[in-house]
Amino acid sequence: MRKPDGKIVLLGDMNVGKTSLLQRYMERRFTDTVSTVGGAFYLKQWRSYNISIWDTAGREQFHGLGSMYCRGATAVILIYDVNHPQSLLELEDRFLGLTDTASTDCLFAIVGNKVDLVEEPAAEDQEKDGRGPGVAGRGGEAPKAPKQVQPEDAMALYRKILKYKMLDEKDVPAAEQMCFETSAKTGHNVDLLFETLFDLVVPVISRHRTQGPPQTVDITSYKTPGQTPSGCCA
Ligand SMILES: Nc1nc2c(ncn2[C@@H]2O[C@H](COP(=O)(O)OP(=O)(O)OP(=O)(O)O)[C@@H](O)[C@H]2O)c(=O)[nH]1
Ligand SMILES: [Mg+2]
Repeated sequence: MRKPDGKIVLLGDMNVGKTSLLQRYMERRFTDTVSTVGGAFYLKQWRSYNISIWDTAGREQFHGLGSMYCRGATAVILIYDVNHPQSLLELEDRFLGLTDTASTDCLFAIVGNKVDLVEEPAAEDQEKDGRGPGVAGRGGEAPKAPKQVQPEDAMALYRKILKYKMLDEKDVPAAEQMCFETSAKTGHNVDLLFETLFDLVVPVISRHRTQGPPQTVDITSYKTPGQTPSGCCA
């Protein structure tokens, strides 16, 4: 098997729907899931490229594995549950640090899942540009409640991530393009999410092919002239 050309990693708290989103996209179905142990991946061919998509475990006990899965990632999808504000906070507090091992030009998407559980907005607020939560969940049996996390909160996190990564907003896709609301249950926006990301990842992969992966300076191995291996005081 050829080594994948690019790698996309799904991160987020347990129960937000990482496995369900990936299953919905790859297997076109929504079935019962069990909480993920460790990680698992699918391979997706997009144009002439092979992209691996990694599903990770949100449970605290597997947290240590996250940075390993993110190593060299071309893109990371950070997932929260639109009905649980804490799951958005966890992305910043617990998961963002795991992406330090990703490629320095890694792309980020932020996804609010389970919009089918959200109460329908008033008619005049519905779907703008097909990106809103409007059609999700019609006919569903689960009780609905007003949305607890707004898209603006996710976009604010996206901008914080750019600051954390010291990236200029002009050099990366805009927050509006990279923040999604989805439902793995109904399929709402699931294809849009993955396929937008594949299209953005392809130029990154081809740049890595022609120029090599971005160079980073390892400051831990840097020695000033005259410094001995045993340190500056030797
Ligand atoms: N209503 C609704 N339920 C969902 C949706 N996505 C996932 N679920 C349900 O939420 C629960 C958790 O889904 P998973 O996909 O296993 O969550 P996960 O993020 O992979 O969780 P871990 O593997 O423990 O990290 C399951 O009962 C799913 O059926 C969605 O879009 N809408
Ligand atoms: Mg899972």
